[in-house]
Formats: sequence, C-alpha cells, structure tokens
Amino acid sequence: RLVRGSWLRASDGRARNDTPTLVVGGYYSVRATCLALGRARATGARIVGACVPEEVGRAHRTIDLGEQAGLYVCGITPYDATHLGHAATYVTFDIAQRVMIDAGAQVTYVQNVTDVDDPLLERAARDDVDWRELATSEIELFHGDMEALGVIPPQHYVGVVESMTLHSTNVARLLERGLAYTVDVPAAENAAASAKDVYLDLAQQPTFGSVSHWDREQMLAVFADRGGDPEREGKRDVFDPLLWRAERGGEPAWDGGPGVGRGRPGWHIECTSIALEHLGNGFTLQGGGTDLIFPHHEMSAVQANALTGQPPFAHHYAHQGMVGYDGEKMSKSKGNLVKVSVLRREGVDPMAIRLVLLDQHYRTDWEYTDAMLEAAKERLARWRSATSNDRGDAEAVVAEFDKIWLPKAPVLADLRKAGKAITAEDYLTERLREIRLI
Ligand code: 5CA
Ligand code: ZN
Repeated sequence: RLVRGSWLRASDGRARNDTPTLVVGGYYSVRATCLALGRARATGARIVGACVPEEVGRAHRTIDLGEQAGLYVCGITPYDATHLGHAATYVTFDIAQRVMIDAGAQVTYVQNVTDVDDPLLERAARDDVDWRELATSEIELFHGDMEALGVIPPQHYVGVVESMTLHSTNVARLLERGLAYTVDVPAAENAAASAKDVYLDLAQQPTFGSVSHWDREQMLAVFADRGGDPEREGKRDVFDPLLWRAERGGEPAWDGGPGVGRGRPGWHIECTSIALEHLGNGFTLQGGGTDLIFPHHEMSAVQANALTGQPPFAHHYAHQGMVGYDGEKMSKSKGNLVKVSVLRREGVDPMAIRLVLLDQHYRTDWEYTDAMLEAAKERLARWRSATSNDRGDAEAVVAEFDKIWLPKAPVLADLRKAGKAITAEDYLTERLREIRLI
C-alpha cells in the first residue's frame, strides 16, 4: 500500500504529503496486537477491526475501525530528543497505524511538535542558543531517527508556532462563552499592566476526569510536576488549566486578538486545537506515554468538550509505558538518556533498536539495559542469516519467532497442514519484512 505522509510542517516551506512511503504488509507488533491478529489470520478470518492498546485502566477491547480512522499522537518538545522512551512511543503508534491500515482503514495520522514551551525556552537560555534554532535542529534530528527506525510519517506534522491562530481563536471562543476566565499577572512577573492569563473554568465541565478516571488526590500528586500550577493565586480551582499565558518581558509572544491579547498558548490547548483542526471531534485514537494521561490528555479532552459540546474528543486512548534507565524514568530533566542518534552514530543498526522496542509490551514500564541491545543485535543477525542462506536453520528461527510474537498461532504448521507450499525461509522472510527488520 502507498501511504502518503512526511515529516514536513507547513512552515518548512515545502508542501506536505509529498513523500510517498511504501509500506509492505505490516501488522506485527507488540504481543497483544499480534496475538489477536495472529489468531484471526490463522483461522483465515477477514480482519475488520484491530485489537489495539487499552482504554486507560480498563481491559483490552476491540476497536471497530470505520473506513476513516483518525490517529493523534502527542509529539516531542524539541530538545534532548530522541531518547529511547520517545522512540518506544512512536514505534508503538507506528504499529497502531500499521494495524489500522492493514485492517483496511484510511488512517489520518496527526502529530504535533511543541515548538514553544517553558522547558524548551529554559534549555535554550541555559545553553545560550536561540530557542527557534534549538527547536529546528532537534526536530531534524528526530525526523532522521524516525526514518531510521522505519516509522511511517504522519499526514500532518504540525508545530504550535505555525498554528498559532488556531489556539488563540479557540481561547477567544471559550472566553466569549463564559467558559474561561482571566487572572491578573503578578506585578513581579514583568508583564504589561493590562496583561492577563486565561484559564478554563472546570466547574462548568462535567466531563472532567473521564479520560484518566483519577480522583483529585491522584491528580494532585502529579499536577505540579507535569506543568500544572496548583498554587497560582486567582484560579477558581487548583486544576483549572492554563489556556493562554500573557506576554512576560523577554518571552516570545504572539497577538492573540481582542480579549486574548499578546502571549502564547498553554500546553494542553495546543493538542486540542491541532487535533480538532486536522481530525475533527470524535476521532479514533489518541496516544502518547503514560506520563500524559493526566493532566495532558485529560485537559486536552475537556477543553475540546468545552469547545464542541460533544464528547468524546477521542474515542480511545492508549499509552506507552515509561522506559527507564539506571533505575529511573528516562527523562530530559534527569538527563539519564540513551539517544537513538547516539546509538546510530556508534554504528548500531536501527533495526536492532526497533527490535529492542518491539520486544517489550508497550503498556508495561521497562528498563533499558545495554544487554538488551546486544541480545537484539545477535537475534537480528541470526534471523537475517536464516533468510539468506540454505543451511536449513530457518525452521529453528521460525519456532523462536512464533514463540515470541505469535504464541498461540503456529502459522507455518497451519499453512503446511492446509497444503500451502511454503518454506520456512519464505515464511520468515515474509514475517521479517512485515515488521521491517529486513
Ligand atoms: N510535547 C509533549 C506532548 S504534546 C511531550 O510530552 N513531549 S516529550 O518530548 O516530553 O515526549 C514526547 C513523547 O514521548 C510523549 O508522548 C511522551 O509521553 C513520551 N515519553 C517521554 N518520556 C518517555 C519515556 N521515558 N518512556 C516512554 N515514553 C516517553
Ligand atoms: Zn500533546
């Protein structure tokens, strides 16, 4: 199938959707998905839906895909990318997209890039570089890593800066309808006298909590660490999310129009606006890491509900477990990073990296070790050699492969029983192509 998409933003100066990517088959995946599809395949069933990641905190369920499916995955904040945690997230949703395509859906995949945000500005200031240059170089690095990892690009790759009017327009609409309110900026913060921040009034939003299903205590435990400002004076509720941050001296700002004023959007409204614009309300699946369940996905959804009056924003959610290293979550703020670009520079085959990621269950937290990479390199070499020689070792590799990825579906044996002429080499070659390892 031909899938159109590219990693270009409108502001990159070239038209989007101009890079066709050839996808060969491609539904093998993290084990859960594979299990369902493997079973369906083995029985010769026509696959009309795909078992993809879970609802938050709930059991697996099958998503009925229509002909048109919308996928929105939260993109990077472009500094210190791409570490293996990011890569795990985007490879997982690459699988999700391939599953949907394979099930016959026309997938519109949208990803944002948070190209203006506090942590990005802080990093640029620390390193004494222009924040725009930092963002641009990190985005380029990310695209190179994604291409090397065989990730199909989204149809719409959208930056916050280039879509600024979407955000300010939505903030203005919420203010006009009395669903948002303004808060004075403290005098010490170097803003114009008339400057006001804008917050959403959660008391008017009955759907708040319907994405995470968390109680207020759970929410409070992480809110401040994940960009929230529970202590901010003048807010009506501690969790009311920031929609628009009025300009402070020295910070980048855009004209938000009447009622909104100069400033920049809050984090969550960015994903609300970009998804509504490019997918519409009620799209199929929103993804990201588990660190985004609350507040980010909760707030993005509640803001969309406030704008449209028609929940749900996304019908389904799936979250990649956190990848750790040296005993902690791999994160830019802690600096315990293993970067894809560094491994590539060291000469590691990106397909060995992809294999490390595919060998984990997407939903479970896991810790990366160097031994995993060594094992993946060795396994990859063995699998490749089994498809390219006639020493007859393909049978053993097929058995291993099926044990890992198709535990309930001894496909080769089934095919033989059904009288299909297929060799172990043929079979393995086909399987490895499908997960892009050869
Ligand atoms: N720009 C926002 C999303 S709108 C953001 O969270 N950016 S990020 O650069 O911090 O992360 C990019 C993606 O990688 C997010 O989906 C995030 O949930 C995921 N992620 C970050 N760290 C890890 C990790 N250690 N393991 C797995 N996924 C991670
Ligand atoms: Zn997001």
